[in-house]
Amino acid sequence: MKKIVIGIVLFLILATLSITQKTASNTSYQAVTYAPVELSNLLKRDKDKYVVIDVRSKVEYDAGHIPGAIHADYYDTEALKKAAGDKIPITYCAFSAMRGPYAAYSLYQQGFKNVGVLAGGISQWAEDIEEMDSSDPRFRTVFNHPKNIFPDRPKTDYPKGRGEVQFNIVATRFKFEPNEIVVEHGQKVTLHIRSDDIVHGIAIPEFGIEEELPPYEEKDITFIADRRGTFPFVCNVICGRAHEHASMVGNLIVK
Ligand SMILES: [Cu+2]
Repeated sequence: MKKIVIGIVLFLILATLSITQKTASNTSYQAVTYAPVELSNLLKRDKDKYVVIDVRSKVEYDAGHIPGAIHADYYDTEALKKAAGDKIPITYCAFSAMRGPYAAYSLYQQGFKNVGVLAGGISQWAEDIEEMDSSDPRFRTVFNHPKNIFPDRPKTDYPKGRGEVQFNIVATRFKFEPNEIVVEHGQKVTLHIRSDDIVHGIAIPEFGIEEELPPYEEKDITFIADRRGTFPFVCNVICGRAHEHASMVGNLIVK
């Protein structure tokens, strides 16, 4: 009897541990976000420690950016690394809905353990710091952003006849489960993805994928894994506080 009790207790401890570990691996990345006023103060205090990276397109950057910000396209890993140098990078886009969080996560995976995102992007900065009115047409370029913000995808060769794979993904505040999808080069991939609480979204920019996920409605996304690499995906609907939303990320790995 004693042995059985010890066995049950051990089993419960191990089960709890494995659940804790699973949760930990899903939430290991926590985006740090700064409100515009916080960022402004941070830069006044500690200018040399941080670098602000504008990860929108060059056209948007040229139309107006945060003073001192360096430009790098959000999907251009090498440009991002170069812009960050040996400093702590803080990224932003128009609203920091997709491109800002994507670039920060991408830098994190490149070894930058401290990364930040400007909450609300340049829109919030313009309102809070520059005191621009978002309905003023003079500032249209600041508050509007282009429709297509995906990278160009030149046609690539991929092995044919690699078959098909399917995955079920559940999106909830503030994670995708699973948050890592591993497929083989050339496979046809279908993601059956559903939100189990509020409106989320999923964007896999390198594959031109962007889908809004209303609660409890399954969306099917099909594409060919026609290029190798690790491709981050993000929730592109601001679904919570800035740091929660910006932490809702995952990886598509094409082997
Ligand atoms: Cu979300």
